[in-house]
Amino acid sequence: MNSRKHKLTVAGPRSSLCCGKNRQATHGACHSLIVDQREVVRLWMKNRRPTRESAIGVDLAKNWNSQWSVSGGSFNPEDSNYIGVGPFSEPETRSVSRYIETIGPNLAGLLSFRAFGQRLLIPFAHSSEPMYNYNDMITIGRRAMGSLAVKYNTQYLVGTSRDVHDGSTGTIADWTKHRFNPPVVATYQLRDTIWGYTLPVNQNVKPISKGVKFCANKTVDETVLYLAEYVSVLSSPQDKNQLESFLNKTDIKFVITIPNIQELIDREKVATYTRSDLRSMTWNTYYKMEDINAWLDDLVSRYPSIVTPIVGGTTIEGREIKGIKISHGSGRKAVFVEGGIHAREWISIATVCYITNELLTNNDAETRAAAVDFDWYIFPVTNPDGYIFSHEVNRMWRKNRRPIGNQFGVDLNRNWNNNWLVAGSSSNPAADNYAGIGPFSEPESRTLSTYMRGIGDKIDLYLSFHSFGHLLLLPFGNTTQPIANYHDAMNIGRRAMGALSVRYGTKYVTGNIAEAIYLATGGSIDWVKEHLNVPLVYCYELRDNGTHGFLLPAEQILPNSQEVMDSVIDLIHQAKRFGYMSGAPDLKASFLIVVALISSLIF
Ligand code: 0X9
Ligand code: ZN
Repeated sequence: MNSRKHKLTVAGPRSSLCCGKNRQATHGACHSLIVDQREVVRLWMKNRRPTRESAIGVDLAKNWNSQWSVSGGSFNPEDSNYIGVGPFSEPETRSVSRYIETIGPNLAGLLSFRAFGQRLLIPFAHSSEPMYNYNDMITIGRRAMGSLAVKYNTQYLVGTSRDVHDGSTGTIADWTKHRFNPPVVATYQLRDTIWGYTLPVNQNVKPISKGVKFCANKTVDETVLYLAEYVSVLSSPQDKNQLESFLNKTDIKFVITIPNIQELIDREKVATYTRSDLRSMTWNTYYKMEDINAWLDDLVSRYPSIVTPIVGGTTIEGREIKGIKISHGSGRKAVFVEGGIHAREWISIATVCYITNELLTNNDAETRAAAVDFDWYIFPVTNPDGYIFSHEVNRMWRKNRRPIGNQFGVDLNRNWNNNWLVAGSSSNPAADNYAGIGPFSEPESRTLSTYMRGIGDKIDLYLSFHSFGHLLLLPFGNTTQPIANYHDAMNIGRRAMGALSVRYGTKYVTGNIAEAIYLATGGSIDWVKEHLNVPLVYCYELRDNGTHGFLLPAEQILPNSQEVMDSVIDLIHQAKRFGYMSGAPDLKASFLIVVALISSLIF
């Protein structure tokens, strides 16, 4: 900054120099500060009404005649959130309100813009009582914030001011909603969450990495702002002290989210499915391999004309990778769903089962259309040996169960023949990300890939389910370069994550593997994208965000699965908007052949 500096002495709390809502809280900090004079003016909040001898201005955002003075404002003229002597005491609010009166009955909506905090506020600030179209506004707002996130991944919170901000009353938005009840009323609190009111003019933050389960030892590309929100570390009791003293010494803030993992494991709910009783499959508990297989068999018996059993391949211990195909007729394009490639990610399996159940039982129009318009190939557990081992022996098991000397297991999401062992993979059989002795060395990935090849050109959408981290990942894991149809896939994905957030406000970050989580190659989605040329390929990292990690409490199975189902339906909807998944070429082709035949007969 090259302007002259002034030593500014604030003689008592006289003016709104500070941007904090409570003058007292910031008063001390303002004393005898060297402040750029331009900034003093720059941070002005109020109008210019002279009030007391030493104070100027009323906060126009709090002066409207709607629940005036109820909350969030101050009666002290010296404060930056001073609300004035009465509602509409100020000419600005009074005259604008008069103007709005003239057009009010015709208003379809009102959008108010201010900074900052990245929130979309919906009326009313004073009450937790939802207004008449509160639920619609939450839905509209959260979906719209999915669209807002498309370009730069900017995340907004949506809710009433009381729920997501400071509950300040007397706003233009609340007044207009109260007075004329236009359907859509919203206040944007724009960027950002770091600079506050002095947002740089050229701020153009690239997608931000959540940095979920990686240690920040990678080179930071200067053009990308990487923010590792947290790193989740699992430590044995023996290492606890050493780890804690290291974190303290290096001034790294940490919280112990699960003090005793074993206790949580012991409390985890696993129920039994009663064969031939579809109602005994519920969404508030996890199930063992044999129960899931029995349930799949029962679906085949219950829906014989729609559901057929399929076998994706075999495991190292000789089990079948069982799945089902849901099909309402021939000639359809396909959606391929794969879960449980990592044994301990139980929520992945529960989610895939829930999606299956929805496709078969939900009569809502969009779900029906999704079920009927596509063939669904669904494999809830692609690593059955590992899943059984995680139930019976080691809850935190990830890999398959191949014996290698005195070690066990290959990471099946590092064993696919695409950039095998290039990044984020280990050649040490003891490691959790051991990639195996070669690409497709493992029967699970090899046989499943062969199965997929058989239907490869039919697949329009491929979904892989993992946990955890609230992420929607897209290929590839070896580069942050936006290759293939990255921009379309991001656009579709981020909008669908807006739909995911509607129900419970859960925020997912969308990005390619390398930019949103870490470099990792040899995974299923990269192979599917590169070798089968599937147009849209995604990998979900489901709930949660590190609090329980892989041990997601059973009470969260249903909410997690509902929000994910919402997003799957929206993925298809958005995909169609962007020209994907929009028809069955087989049907189109046969239609064209018929047309050609008819015309050859006529002419
Ligand atoms: O590391 C993984 O395989 C996945 N994360 S997890 O914590 N569930 O293990 C990320 C998968 C990203 N996809 C590919 N690397 N293809
Ligand atoms: Zn995983």
